Amino acid sequence: MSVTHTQVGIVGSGPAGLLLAQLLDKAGVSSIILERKDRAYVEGRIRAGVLEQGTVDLLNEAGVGERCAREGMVHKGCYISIEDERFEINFEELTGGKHVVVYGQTEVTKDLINARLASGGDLRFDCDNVAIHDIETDKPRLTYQKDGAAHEVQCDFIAGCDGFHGIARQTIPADLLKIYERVYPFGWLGILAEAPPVADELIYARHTRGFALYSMRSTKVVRHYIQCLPDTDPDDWSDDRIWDELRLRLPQADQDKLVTGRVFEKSVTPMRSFVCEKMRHGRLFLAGDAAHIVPPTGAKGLNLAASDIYYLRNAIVSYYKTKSQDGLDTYSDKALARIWKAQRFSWWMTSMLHNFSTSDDFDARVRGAELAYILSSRAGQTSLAENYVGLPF
Ligand code: RFL
Ligand code: PHB
Repeated sequence: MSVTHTQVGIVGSGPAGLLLAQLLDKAGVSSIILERKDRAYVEGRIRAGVLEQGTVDLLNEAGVGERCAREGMVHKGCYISIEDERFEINFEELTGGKHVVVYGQTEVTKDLINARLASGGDLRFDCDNVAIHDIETDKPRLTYQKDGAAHEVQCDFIAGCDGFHGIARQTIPADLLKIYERVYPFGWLGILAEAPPVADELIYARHTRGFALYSMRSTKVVRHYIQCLPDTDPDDWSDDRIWDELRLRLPQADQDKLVTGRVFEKSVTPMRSFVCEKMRHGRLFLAGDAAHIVPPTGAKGLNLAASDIYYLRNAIVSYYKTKSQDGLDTYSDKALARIWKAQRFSWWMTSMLHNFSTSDDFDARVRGAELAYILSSRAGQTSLAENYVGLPF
């Protein structure tokens, strides 16, 4: 068995794990990332698209913000439509100049992997059976197999950045965790297609046929979603059927602006809210989707992974600088305080904008009134904008 030592062992090379490794590297703290899948798989996963300024700042700090600054699209607001009416929410005006940047998670991941490999950082793909040991001691370990050989990584700390289906959360005894969860009775059928965006900003469309989101990745590639049943098979939806449904959920005045094109990715995302408390046990720290999931309506998943990493990086770096445990001890509480606010926002946006087949008429009316109130009130819009651009870390 080969044995290596590092200060921080990181499980998972999603945005959380990769960002942590780069930020630790800048602070002179060593790390090794173990990833179950291969590089092409990790770089090919299509997911989030909206970055808060705080996330962009962290990418810059990690030294990987250059392409995002060049290719990312600054969005000063968004649109919300209800049936045939479209309203503008102007983030910059409502929040004193704040905006978001549309830049795909795929690109963030590629930039982080390139930077990691260019700096000679240790990033190991194709690691089978990664297991976490001895987290209640001050010498935790990771073991795994690669190409049939057994390996061990001895660490000071372990970061569980292995997503919702990873092993890190399950390493913590179940009776020490409290799980909060809500599963929604719908999912999103998402497409990537070669077509120009419908409008200059994203459109969140509430419609009697179901919610739709008109997003983009560039001036030539769109990312659109339609509310569907959670068990929808994407293959039941031909490209024509998807484009027809997307057109019907737009306000009539915008329907001609929907330009169709070749669909090159199609998948269904189930929707859930999930929080695991606490996010630390012994020397294991959970971050990102390993600890929480939000429904994508508020565009918070990736941004929350980044803010977790901000708190975790500060805690670990401060430990090595001062030997103080304070940051480590308060990591979970600090991260969870922000996570719950983003959970609330994501749940609220999801509730206001979707059709709930399971709810009664009273609930449906209240949700409709909530959205109508927001769109008629500057105070309401300010609250939406403040949360959408991202609460401070
Ligand atoms: P990730 O990106 O899931 O990365 C975790 C990494 O860990 C690896 N892994 C393991 N490695 C070693 N050993 C194991 N046993 C392992 N188990 C797993 C995985 O292969 C992977 O590389 O988590 P991270 O870094 O916390 O980042 C979080 C974000 O990816 C996530 O919050 C968002 O993408 C959520 N999300 C979306 N968020 C949005 O804001 N807007 C969206 O449109 C949006 N679409 C999505 C999404 C999440 C999805 N998932 C998780 C199913 C669409 C999908 C399909
Ligand atoms: C996306 O472009 O993938 C996207 C944008 C905004 C959201 C969710 C997803 O709220």
